[in-house]
Amino acid sequence: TAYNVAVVGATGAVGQKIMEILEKKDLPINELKLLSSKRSAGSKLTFKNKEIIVEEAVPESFSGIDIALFSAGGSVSKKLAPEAVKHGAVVVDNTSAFRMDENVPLVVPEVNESDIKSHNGIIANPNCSTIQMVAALKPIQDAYGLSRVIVSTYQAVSGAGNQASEELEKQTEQYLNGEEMTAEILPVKGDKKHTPIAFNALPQIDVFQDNGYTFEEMKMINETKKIMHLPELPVAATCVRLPFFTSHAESVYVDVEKDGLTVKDIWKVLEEADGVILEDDPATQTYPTPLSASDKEEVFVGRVRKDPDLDKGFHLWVVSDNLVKGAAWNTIQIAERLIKNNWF
Ligand code: 11C
Repeated sequence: TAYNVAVVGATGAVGQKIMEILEKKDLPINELKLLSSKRSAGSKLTFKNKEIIVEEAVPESFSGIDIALFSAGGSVSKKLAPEAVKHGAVVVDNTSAFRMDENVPLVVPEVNESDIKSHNGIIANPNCSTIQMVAALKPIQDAYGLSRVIVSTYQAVSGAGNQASEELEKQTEQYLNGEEMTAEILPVKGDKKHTPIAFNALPQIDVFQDNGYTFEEMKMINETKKIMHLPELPVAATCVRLPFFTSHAESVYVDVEKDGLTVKDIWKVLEEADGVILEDDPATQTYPTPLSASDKEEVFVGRVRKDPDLDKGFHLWVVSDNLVKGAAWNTIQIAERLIKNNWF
């Protein structure tokens, strides 16, 4: 069997990555339909040497579609994902629109593949910084139990879309030319105030919530508990944007439940984990970086250390491509598992 697949948001940063990965994978696609907002409709994209014209996404676009991959922002998903389901498609949604909805599974295949089964037409793809963290936490939880997680992130500008990447380029030129930097997008498009990202670090990703955390921080907190089926796990996050283009890095502190573990015990379970690559050797200065992890599908872990004072505390450095595993690849993996297990 081959499937009719629609990509909604085909011209965006994640949509383009989805197309790039679909080219390389052997998902059984019969017809690929590319959809976008009215603004980008009419543009032409190539898939497997064939030109496809991007069409405006409307409810009728989903007639005959089996799988719809949504990545055009939360408001588009809220409006059109239910329409796609009505037309018989299964939606894999890459926005935050439905992630915390209890009728919608939130899936990282290496962590909770079987949750896909319980879908009612929509399966949510988690936030990029959450995906890479839970991929590293899952093997530790399974082997030793987790009792606390504290994360600080170092996130790439591409997480905020193509316009944010363009803004970093422009500001870098302005700074090097001795001009004043102009900021219109970051930290958050549409927020009251904008601050340059070039040569800077911004401790705000997404908008502030009433509790003083940002929405990105709350996504990491709430999504981690849901994906790992650990509603009581204490998780705290500080999310920071840095001036590089691709891959998020995270300093993750965990408290494990088991006593007396060593770094080697943590290495062992990470080495065996699905989708995780351990790159950790202080003697040879081996550790992952945003540049080394870019364009790769896996989650890379290094700098595993036991806390100097706490027997159950460990520190990890977790890096992954935010547009690949953090978005497009995880979305495609969900579609692959849906097909493989026939969980339509
Ligand atoms: C960022 N993590 O780096 C965000 C982007 O909820 O899918 C992902 C937004 C989302 O800005």
